[in-house]
Amino acid sequence: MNRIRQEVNDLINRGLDAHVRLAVTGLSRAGKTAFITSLVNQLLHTSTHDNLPLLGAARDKRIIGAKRVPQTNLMVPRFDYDNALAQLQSSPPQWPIPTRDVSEIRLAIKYKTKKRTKKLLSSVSTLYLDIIDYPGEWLLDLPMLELDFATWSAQQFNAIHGIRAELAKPWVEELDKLDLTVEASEKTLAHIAALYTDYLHKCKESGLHWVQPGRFVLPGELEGAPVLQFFPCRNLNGETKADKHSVLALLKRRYEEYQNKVVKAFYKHHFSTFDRQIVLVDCLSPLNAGHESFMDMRSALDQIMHSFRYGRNGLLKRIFSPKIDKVLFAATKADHITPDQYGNLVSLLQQMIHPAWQSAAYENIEMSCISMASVRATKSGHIDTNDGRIPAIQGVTETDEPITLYPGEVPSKLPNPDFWLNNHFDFTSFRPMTLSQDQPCQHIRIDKALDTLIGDKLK
Ligand SMILES: Nc1nc2c(ncn2[C@@H]2O[C@H](COP(=O)(O)OP(=O)(O)O)[C@@H](O)[C@H]2O)c(=O)[nH]1
Ligand SMILES: [Mg+2]
Repeated sequence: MNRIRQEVNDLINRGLDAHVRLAVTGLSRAGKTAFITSLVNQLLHTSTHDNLPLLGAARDKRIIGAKRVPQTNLMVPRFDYDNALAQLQSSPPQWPIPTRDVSEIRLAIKYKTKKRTKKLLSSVSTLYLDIIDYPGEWLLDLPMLELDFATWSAQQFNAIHGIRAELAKPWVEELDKLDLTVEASEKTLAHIAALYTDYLHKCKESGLHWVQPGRFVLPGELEGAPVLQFFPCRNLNGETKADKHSVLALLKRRYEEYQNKVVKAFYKHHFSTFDRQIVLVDCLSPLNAGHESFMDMRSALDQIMHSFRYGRNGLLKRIFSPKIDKVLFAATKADHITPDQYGNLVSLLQQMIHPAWQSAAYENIEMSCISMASVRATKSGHIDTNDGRIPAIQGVTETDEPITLYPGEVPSKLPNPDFWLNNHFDFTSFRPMTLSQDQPCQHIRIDKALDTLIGDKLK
């Protein structure tokens, strides 16, 4: 009964614009956990601290307070805010332990309304904010819905060059020993699928982000399930009809099962409920890693953009009715660069997503880009050198050494391969700054992100 009452209340709140589902995504290590932890932490402190000056409602002192309330979607694990915060507050401070699945947390934000229509009802309103964390890798799978098994297989083999060629060897060698026409052995398929998954993990470890199926590297609750036990095969185009017990037929069936029960299901049951989306992008790590890694990040972003293209007869419209009307792309970890480089970081991110953004298919979505740091790990200042004063950042490395450095320039345009020959970009991992119990954590422009994403809902 309570459950039904809660759902009815949710519906009414939605009608009054008092409920927003904000989805947070990004490829692994983009900074999702840090972002959600900081966001919740900031909102819980904003009634007592001036920590969010760029969020209109906070600047106008209209936020009365925020608190955590139980989420209504009982089928999704809770985002573990307490543990993540405890990590940041430990001594020495630690980054929160990564999570690898979808999770959710709900806040109730009480604020004084500005809108006359809302004031008629009451001068104080509550915005229920659901924050959902899910891996960006899952969005990489959308294009698979339009490919049959043979076409998808061919595409995967076409991508095997450069670093990938070396990494793919172990599974390709086993694959070449497999006869696709004989009766399938579960054990052999599981073995080759494990080698294929291993290959995808190694791609990620080498700084390559475009991996398909994305679920294979972040399986969540599907870990070990046979629907994740398939792999692409070579030269399928000329293949005639395979016997229904053959390896090939089984692989095809699993692929189709994956399309329907994993990819489509995610869009239907999760994605379709999101109102707003923030996509976190770590541009700095690939910039540090080199040309191949950088270009690969760009093509992964391109794939991710497909999920926000709701053309009238588009693939997504056929699966569900999309609701997302605002997408914010945020270049994370801006505390790794000096403030004079923030502008370049934003324009680099814009260039990375620009070609897709231009497309008219996005006309109903408002998109924007910012740079930010969810949890500051450095202070910025200057150092005096023989050539004069130069900007610098100061922090403590993960091996506990205090350092001051100028990390280098961020290119404002997509760099060509020469950039990596002539420039050195210094990306050092820092510990988060010491955080006391009663202070919100320090950030750069997380308030700007909030204002863009939910500012209109707090009026
Ligand atoms: N300096 C700095 N590092 C960050 C920030 N956010 C994330 N990181 C680093 O990136 C790592 C991955 O972040 P996490 O939030 O776990 O990424 P997720 O996989 O997207 O959830 C962290 O362990 C930190 O080392 C930030 O705002 N500043
Ligand atoms: Mg995480």
